[in-house]
Amino acid sequence: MPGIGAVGARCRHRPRRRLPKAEAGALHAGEESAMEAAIWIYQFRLIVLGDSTVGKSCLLHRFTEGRFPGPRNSDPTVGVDFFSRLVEIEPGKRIKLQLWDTAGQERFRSITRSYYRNSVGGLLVFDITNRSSFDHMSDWLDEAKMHADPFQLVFVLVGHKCDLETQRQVPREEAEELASACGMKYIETSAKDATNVEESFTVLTTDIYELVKKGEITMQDGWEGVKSGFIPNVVHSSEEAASLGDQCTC
Ligand SMILES: Nc1nc2c(ncn2[C@@H]2O[C@H](COP(=O)(O)OP(=O)(O)O)[C@@H](O)[C@H]2O)c(=O)[nH]1
Ligand SMILES: [Mg+2]
Repeated sequence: MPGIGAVGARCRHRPRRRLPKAEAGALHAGEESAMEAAIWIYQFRLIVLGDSTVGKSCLLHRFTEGRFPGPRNSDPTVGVDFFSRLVEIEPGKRIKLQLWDTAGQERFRSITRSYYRNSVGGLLVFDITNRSSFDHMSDWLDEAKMHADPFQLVFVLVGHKCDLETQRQVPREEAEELASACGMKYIETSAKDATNVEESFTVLTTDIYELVKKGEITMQDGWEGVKSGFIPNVVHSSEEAASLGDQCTC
């Protein structure tokens, strides 16, 4: 995507963590390194929703670590998985993504209200080879909207496992219609061959960033969805200041 680039697939990745729900809200506090805090303008907290086995965890691993996990890593142990990565949406403007994976809770639809409420948006993922996972997309969307209220969530609809074209059960056009009816973009991805994985997250990040810039999404105390980063002051050396002064035309 023009103007959008990831900042090193691995460099900002914090080690994957599996935490009990109670600890989840405290994850961000006090954990930023000074280096990390100085290089992003906003932090967006995003969630990944969809039926079990559609490939949510693999998508997150691919995006944050640049690899497709083997069977051991895709074991859906119940808990909360936390991922992190920076994306550069404009030259020099980086956004830190805090990415939350349901890690098995989706199996029992036991996702907590705060999981939705403290997010600004996410990916709604179905498996293009699994018709029922697509049929459940509206349920996931309704559930997310209900729990997030009064906050708005920004979603992108993701048809995953597009490397399995021969086993496709959901026509692209049908998915595009649903996305359009719900005011979302649609994108097809594969964590296996890395198709559109970057794009799915950067499209979502850009959509949210535009809404933040327009003031349609605002930061609020006690809400984790969007946080402001630290923008360092530019301190010029005396030589630089002098040369800047030379350029002044007034
Ligand atoms: N062919 C293919 N298989 C995938 C892809 N992504 C995930 N899988 C497989 O789908 C299964 C479920 O993946 P997982 O990420 O655990 O799904 P989750 O339950 O939604 O988190 C695993 O066997 C993965 O290897 C993909 O892009 N292509
Ligand atoms: Mg999973």
